[in-house]
Amino acid sequence: PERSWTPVRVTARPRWATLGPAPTHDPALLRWVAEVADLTRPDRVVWVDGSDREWAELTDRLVEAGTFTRLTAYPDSYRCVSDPGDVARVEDRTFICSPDRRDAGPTNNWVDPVAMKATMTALYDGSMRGRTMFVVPFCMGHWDAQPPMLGVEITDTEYVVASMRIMTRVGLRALELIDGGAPWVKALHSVGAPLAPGEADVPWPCNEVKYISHFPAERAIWSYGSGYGGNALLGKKCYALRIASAIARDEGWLAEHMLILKLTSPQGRVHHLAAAFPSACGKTNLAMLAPTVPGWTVETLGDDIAWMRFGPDGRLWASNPEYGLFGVAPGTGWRTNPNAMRAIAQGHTVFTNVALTDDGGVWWEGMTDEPPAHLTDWRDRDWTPDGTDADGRPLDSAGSPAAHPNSRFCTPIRQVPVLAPEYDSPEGVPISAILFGGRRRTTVPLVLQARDWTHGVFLGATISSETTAAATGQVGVVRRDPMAMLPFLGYDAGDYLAHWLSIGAATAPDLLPRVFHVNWFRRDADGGFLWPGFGENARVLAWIVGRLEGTAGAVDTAVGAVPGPADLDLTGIDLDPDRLAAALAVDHDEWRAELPLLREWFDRLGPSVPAALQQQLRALADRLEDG
Ligand code: GTP
Ligand code: SPV
Ligand code: MN
Repeated sequence: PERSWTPVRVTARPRWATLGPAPTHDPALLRWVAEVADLTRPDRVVWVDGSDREWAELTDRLVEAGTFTRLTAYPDSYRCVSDPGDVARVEDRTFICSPDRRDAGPTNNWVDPVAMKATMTALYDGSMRGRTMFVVPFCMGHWDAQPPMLGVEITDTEYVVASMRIMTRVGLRALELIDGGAPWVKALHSVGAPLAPGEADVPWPCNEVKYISHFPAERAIWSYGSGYGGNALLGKKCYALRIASAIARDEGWLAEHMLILKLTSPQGRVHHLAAAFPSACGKTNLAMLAPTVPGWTVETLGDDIAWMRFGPDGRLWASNPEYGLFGVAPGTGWRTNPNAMRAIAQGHTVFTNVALTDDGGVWWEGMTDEPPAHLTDWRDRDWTPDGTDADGRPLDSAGSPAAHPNSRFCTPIRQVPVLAPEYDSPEGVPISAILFGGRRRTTVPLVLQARDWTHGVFLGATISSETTAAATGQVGVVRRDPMAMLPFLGYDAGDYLAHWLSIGAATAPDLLPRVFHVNWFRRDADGGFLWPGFGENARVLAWIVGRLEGTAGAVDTAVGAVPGPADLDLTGIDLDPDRLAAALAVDHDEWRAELPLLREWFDRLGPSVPAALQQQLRALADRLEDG
């Protein structure tokens, strides 16, 4: 059987042999666990089984360790603050270690896999000393999917185990499938904080040195130094996007950073939509939107990741490989996202880097219009709305938000009150429309429709968005983010775009989803949002369905078909017509200013950009010249 790496340390009697029977017979898995234990030297190895008793033990331990605070406002819920240096994905420390540098493409950091393994093997050497090594067998997607998409994460923090139990299907059933010969992904994680004998632990162990490495050729992940979100819960971005995108390229399907929703019209007709927006640009909100337009219903299928495969009917069917939500907390409130609030209210939730209220609840900016009079902020400091203490002296927290901008709630998806029943179907749902979107203050209209699949791929390939707090680095800088996958591509970006075109060529054009582009974030001169967003986005969804069914009108512009104000259902909303017109406007001067940026972007991607997309860019330039 294949081995993922060569252990640097060979002992006559592996330590794991003393640790009792393992709940698997799979020789490759047993050897991998033994090799990792041999290298990382944990005090003990625990096989995670997914039981209720295990959850109680894990959360008790996390409370004892001071990592979790048990909340009184919600049942079985916990608040956790991370190390202030470990609050988001680290894109500059994320690597695609393909054997050939070319396959990582110009958008990914690349290190030769042999060199990366040598570097990281040295880091893992003894990195779990004083800790427990957990073996977490999990499944991304349905247990009955063909094939089941299995993984095993080895980690040395209870926080990751608890979060993986919410975000993925964890349990011994994965080991039964592995024992039956199903393939699985090796996902190795250590926070890189060994404890000397007798040394006290910190609530959030991590290391300043961080590596989030992917070996797409052998479907393996090595993560070191961070305990946070996408860096550490390896089923999510590392497996379900970076590794899965490489698998999907090889097998002819799509692994995408997309929400999936089920939309029912007042006439009872059902359409399923998938939407790709960059991190912290509105997927969770759209996925469980409470429509303001009478008669429309939205049900949730997924809020972050979609796997799309062709069904026997020649359509693309999407399923959500995740089992929970890892949602952005700030901005989530009863007014903006009541369904997320209802999900959280059921408990069984881990909140990370939110503020703590004096009565054992949580708070973040945007949860309520007015903050409570006193909070413990995400750095565990006193926080008040005016930044002063009872004696009027300034607090250390003065001027900073109470919750980190990338603070998150981690909640079982089953608690979403509008979860669609089809969530439980292994084949997923047929997709009628794909939405691309980003966060742009200018230029990009509220919604537009692509002319055809190739134009839609061009729109996706050139998504632009202002950066957010979901990754470390500057916030608010416009960057291109193809299909919202820039940080999540497991291979060359141009090859990825070619793969999208080949998906379009693999079925009859009529069976393909129609492609749209949306921007909820266009601003006026004073910085205010032109479009009210959130539940009102249902009006845009209704227009999209109108386009699918051939009932909604549009104006043909140089960038695509855009609704005129009269094409949108605006019943029950009091919207300034000038602001609506500004939200929908296609300004040729603004778009001409984009052209050099688009050319620069394709130049940066290099020669693998498909000619058909270069042709789309030339055609756009021509249309703008004419206009
Ligand atoms: P990731 O989990 O990082 O992938 O993010 P996401 O795409 O799921 O984004 P999410 O729905 O969590 O929204 C991110 C931020 O954008 C939150 O602060 C939301 O309140 C805000 N937001 C979402 N939808 C809208 C909208 O329609 N209009 C405005 N103005 N803000 C929105
Ligand atoms: C994102 O950044 O797109 C997220 C959060 O969904 S994380 O899991 O940290 O990647
Ligand atoms: Mn995301």
